Amino acid sequence: MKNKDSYTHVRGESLFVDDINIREGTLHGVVFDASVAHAKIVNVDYSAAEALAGVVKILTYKDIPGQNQIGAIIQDEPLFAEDEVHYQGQPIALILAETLTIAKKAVKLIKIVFDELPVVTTAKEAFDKASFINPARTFKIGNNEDAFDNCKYVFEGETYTNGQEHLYLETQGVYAYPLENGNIKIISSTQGPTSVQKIAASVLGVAMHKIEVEVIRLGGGFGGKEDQATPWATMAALGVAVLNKPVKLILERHDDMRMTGKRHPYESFFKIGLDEDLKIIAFEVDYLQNSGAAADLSPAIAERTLFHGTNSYFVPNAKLTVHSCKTNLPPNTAFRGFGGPQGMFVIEAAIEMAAEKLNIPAYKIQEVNLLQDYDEFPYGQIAKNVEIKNSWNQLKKDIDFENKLKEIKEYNKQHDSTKLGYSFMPITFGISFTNTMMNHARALVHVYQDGSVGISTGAVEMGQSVNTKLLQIAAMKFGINSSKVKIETTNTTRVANTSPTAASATTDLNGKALLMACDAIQDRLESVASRVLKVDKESIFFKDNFIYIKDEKSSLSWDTLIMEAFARRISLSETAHYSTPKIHFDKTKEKGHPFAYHVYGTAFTIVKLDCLRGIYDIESVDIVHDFGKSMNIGIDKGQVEGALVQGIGWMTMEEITYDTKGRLLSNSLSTYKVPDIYSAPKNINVKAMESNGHYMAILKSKAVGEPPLMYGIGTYFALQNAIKAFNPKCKLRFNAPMTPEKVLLSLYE
Ligand code: MTE
Ligand code: LUZ
Ligand code: MOS
Repeated sequence: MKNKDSYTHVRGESLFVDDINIREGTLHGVVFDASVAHAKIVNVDYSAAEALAGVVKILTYKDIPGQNQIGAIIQDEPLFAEDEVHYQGQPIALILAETLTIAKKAVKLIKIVFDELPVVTTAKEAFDKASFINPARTFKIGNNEDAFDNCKYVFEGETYTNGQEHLYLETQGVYAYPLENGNIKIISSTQGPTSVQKIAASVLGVAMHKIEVEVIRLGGGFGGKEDQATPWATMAALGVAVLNKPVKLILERHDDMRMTGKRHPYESFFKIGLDEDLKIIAFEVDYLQNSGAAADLSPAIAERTLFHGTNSYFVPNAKLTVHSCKTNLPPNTAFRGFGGPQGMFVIEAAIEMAAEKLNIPAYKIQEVNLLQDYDEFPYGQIAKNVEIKNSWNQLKKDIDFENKLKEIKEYNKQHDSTKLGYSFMPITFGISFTNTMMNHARALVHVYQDGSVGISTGAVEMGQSVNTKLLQIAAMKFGINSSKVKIETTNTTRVANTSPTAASATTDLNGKALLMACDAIQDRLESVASRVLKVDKESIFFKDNFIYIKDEKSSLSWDTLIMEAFARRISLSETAHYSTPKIHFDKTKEKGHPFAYHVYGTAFTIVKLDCLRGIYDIESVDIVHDFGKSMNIGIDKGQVEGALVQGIGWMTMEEITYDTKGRLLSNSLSTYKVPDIYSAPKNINVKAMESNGHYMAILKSKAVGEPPLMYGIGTYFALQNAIKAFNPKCKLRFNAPMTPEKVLLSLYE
C-alpha cells in the first residue's frame, strides 16, 4: 500500500494550515523579533506601527492574561520578551492587521532601542563561563579510573558537529478562531497537539478544555515542530482571546530560519582506551551541547546523547558526561535522532583516531567491538536479540567486501587526481521516549452504521506515513477494504493527553492502542455474528468484507453484520489505551531499562573525491537494516533513504553559521545548502535483514523514522578515508560538516 496521501499530494489537493479557507474578519499576524542576540530593551515605540491604517492590535507580554511562559521541561522561556532579549529572532510582539501586507509594513515601523550585552555563541565559551541550562549528567559503567591504566593504547581528541536546519517544506503556521464562551480552536502545524493545548491554556490563564487543538497534517516536522510549533500557536490563540477574532500566522521562510531552533551543535572531548586485541576497554567523553538561550527540549536531547554514546559497541568501562551550555542562539530543539547522532559521531571519531594511530583500517576496531546478547549498556539495560553483528556480516557478504576493498585499493593506485574512500557505519538506536512517562497512547474507533470506519489517535501525519500504517492495521484487523477506513485529523477533543509524534514510536504506541480498540469491537461483532450464523464465536473470522466460518465464506457481509449489531444496540465505538510494558529508568542512579527494543543496521559508503577541486560524489551506500517484520516495506525503505540523505546533508554540506554577534548568516536557501538529487548518493541499496522483529513493535514491524539518519555519519568517515588516500599526512579532524572547502584544505595541507 502506498502512502494514502500520495494522490492528493501529487494533485496539490492535500490541506495544510495555509490552505484552510479563512473566515471573514480574520486578522493576519507578523512577529516582531529581536534584531540583536543579547541586550536590555531600553525602549520600544509602537506608535507609528499602531497608527498605520489596518493595524488592529500589537500584542506584547502585557496582553498576556496568564503566564508569559512556554518552557515545557524547564520554565525558562517567555512567549514575548519583557525587558531583555537572549537571541536574535526572539519574539517581542505580534502585529495583527487586516491584511498580511499591512502587518509586514507595520513591523518595519516599530522603533526599538537596545542596550547591548556580551554575546556567547559557542558551547565552549558558555562552558568556560559556567553558563548552563541545568546541571550536567553522567552515565557510568565499570571503573574508568583503573581501566585506562590497563589499556595498551589510549588516545584523546575532540570533535565538533554543527547544527542543522529542519527545512520542513511547510514553515511553522497556525490558524486559530473563537468558538463560543471563550473557547478557542487552534489548527496548528505541530507534532505535539497536547503541548500546544497545555501551553496555550496556561498563557491564556484558562482551563485546557477551553482549547481545542487540531492537526490535519504537516509538511514535514523532523523534530522541528515537536516543541517549536507551540509559540506561534499560542500567540495566535492570544490574539483570538484578546480580540475575539480569527488569527492566521504563517512564518515566512526567512523568519522561520532565523527565529526557530535547530539541531544542537556539539563540541566533545573524548578519551578512548583499547587493549592489544583492539577491544575498547575504556571510553570517556565530555559532550558540550550548545543548547541556545532556553532549555526547550535540550535536557531530554542531552540525555539521548548519553544513551547513544557507545553506539553499537560494548564498552565495559565508560563515563559519559553531557553539559547543556546556555548561549545566545535560538533555543535548539529536537531533530531526527534527538541527540543520538551527536553522541554516535564522537565514538566513531574516537575509533577513527585509534585506527589511524595504529595504522589499521577503522572497520577492524568496529568489528571486534560490536554488541552481543547480554552485553550491558552504560545505562544498565541488557542487550537482547542484538542484530548488529548479523547486519554487519550480511552487509559484508552482500557487497563482497574483500573484493570491494581490492577494487578500491586498485582504483586508488591507478588514479592520481581522484580517490575512493569507504567506511562502515553500524547503528543501534533505542526505541521509546527516554522519559518513561511519555510512552502511552490512545485510540478512538467508530464503526458507522454503513460499515465505514473512522479512526482517531494521537498520531500526527508528517510525511512519515503513520496514517497509512494505521489504516493498514484497522483494515487488516476487520478484514475490510482500506477504502472503508478513514484516518481522522488529530484533535485533542477526540484523543486527549497525547505524547508528541516523535521518538519514532508513533505507530508502535498509537497502533497498539488502535489494535486494542479494534479487538474490543471485533469481540462484540463476533458475538453478534455467532448468533446470526448460529455457529461458535471461535469459528468466526473477518476477511474480504465478509464473515468467514473457519475457511468458508458465509453469506453475512461486514456491512450487514454492522447493521445487525446496531439493531441489537451493540456499541460500535471503542477507545483503548496502550502503555509500553516493562520499561523504567531511575534518574537518581542513571540506570534502568528505558527502551522497548533497539533498531540495528549497518551502512557501507563509498565516495569518490575530485582531488583537484575538493568536490565529491557519493558513489554508493549499501545498507542492511533491521526492519523486523516490516508492515510496509515501500514506506519503510522510503524512510531509510530519506533519513540517510538528511544525515549526509548534516555531515557534509549543511553549514549553519552565526556571526560573533549571534546573527544567523546562513538564513536563506542561497546560503544554506541541503542535499538535492545531484548530491544524493548515486546508488542507495537498502536491504531488509532477516529478523524476527520484536513483540513490542507494532505487528513486529520495528520503528524506522529516526535510526537511519545516522547511516549518514558514514559519509563523513568515507570522505576522510579518501582524503587520506590522497594526502596521508593530513591531520585527522573531526569537524562536521565536511564541506568541499574543508576537503580541499585537507588535501593540500
Ligand atoms: N519523515 C517525513 N517524511 N517527514 C518527517 O517530518 N520526521 C522524522 C521521521 N520521519 C519525519 C519523517 C522524525 S524526527 C520522527 S521522530 C519520526 O518520523 C516520527 O514519526 P514516527 O514516530 O511515526 O516514525
Ligand atoms: N522526544 C522526546 C524525542 O521527548 N523524548 C525522546 O526520547 C525522543 N527521542 C527521539 C525523538 N524525540
Ligand atoms: Mo523526531 S526528532 O522525534 O520528532
